[in-house]
Amino acid sequence: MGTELQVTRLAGSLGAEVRGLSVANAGPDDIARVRELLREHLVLFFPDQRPSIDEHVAFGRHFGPLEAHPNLKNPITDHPEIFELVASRGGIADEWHSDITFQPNPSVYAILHMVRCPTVGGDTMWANMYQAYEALSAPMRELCDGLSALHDAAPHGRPDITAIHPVVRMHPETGRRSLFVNEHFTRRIVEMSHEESANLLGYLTRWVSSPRFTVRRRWQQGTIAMWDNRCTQHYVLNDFDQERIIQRVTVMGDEPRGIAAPRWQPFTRIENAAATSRYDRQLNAHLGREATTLESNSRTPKAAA
Ligand SMILES: O=C(O)CCC(=O)C(=O)O
Ligand SMILES: [Fe+2]
Repeated sequence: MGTELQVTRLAGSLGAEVRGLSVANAGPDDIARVRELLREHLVLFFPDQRPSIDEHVAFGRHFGPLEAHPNLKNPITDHPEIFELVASRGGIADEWHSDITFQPNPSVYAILHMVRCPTVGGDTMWANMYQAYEALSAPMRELCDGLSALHDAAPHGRPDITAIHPVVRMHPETGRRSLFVNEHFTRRIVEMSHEESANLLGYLTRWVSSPRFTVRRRWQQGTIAMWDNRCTQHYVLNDFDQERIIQRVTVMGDEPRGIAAPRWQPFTRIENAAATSRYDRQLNAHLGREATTLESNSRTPKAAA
């Protein structure tokens, strides 16, 4: 039987605190209720949980296949389905993002256990990407609906790991549209020139962090947070000096689906190589296109022969 839950909204835009559910002993009714609450509130907080690693992982498995981090190593735990960030080892996610969007199938849910947190500082913020999309003007929404963007793992030293996703995605459960570009992993609008892309991405990635779309959580040890990466982004405030340790279980899922196929062809220059062609190199590589660059103008042993 499902337990009686107390659900308290935390901000006008998104976020709710849930009491009355034990993450360590959640049954099928609880899981169904959590899914429902996530559709409504996008990010949930379960205070006073402190699950063991195995309980944390078991809770995650109810929601889909799990994956540890594809590029980053855990500093303190070997468990293959746990991802850790330890602040004293540089683990502070202080850029707005949705998780691992450089993959063809990015994360659907993140389930985070706050293992140790500073007495003050190190809050996390989330923003509602449905509202960020819906509050754009009609012409801007229409433009964004027809675009796709290249994402990469450059923040992990792997700019060669890339994926292309729609700029606006359709949530498979709610049918709502949300903005799906982020400061951390999104590099380039595929259908625009580098210069146009830089301006539009700069605008959109600032826009999504407008305070009115956000909720901010002050942590306590033992709290579990769970969010839907398909319709939110998050950001950690780097304003603390004590240790902060989180453990995350990452639920994987489907490929982001756009409103329709991109309305335009990729914009890259493969002829007329010029100084600016370097900006197209990464996109050309992802698309498997061979481009001439100024490097071909330099003397190579072959040319000298
Ligand atoms: O440390 C946090 O609060 C969140 C870190 C983060 O970006 C993540 O776990 O995906
Ligand atoms: Fe994250």
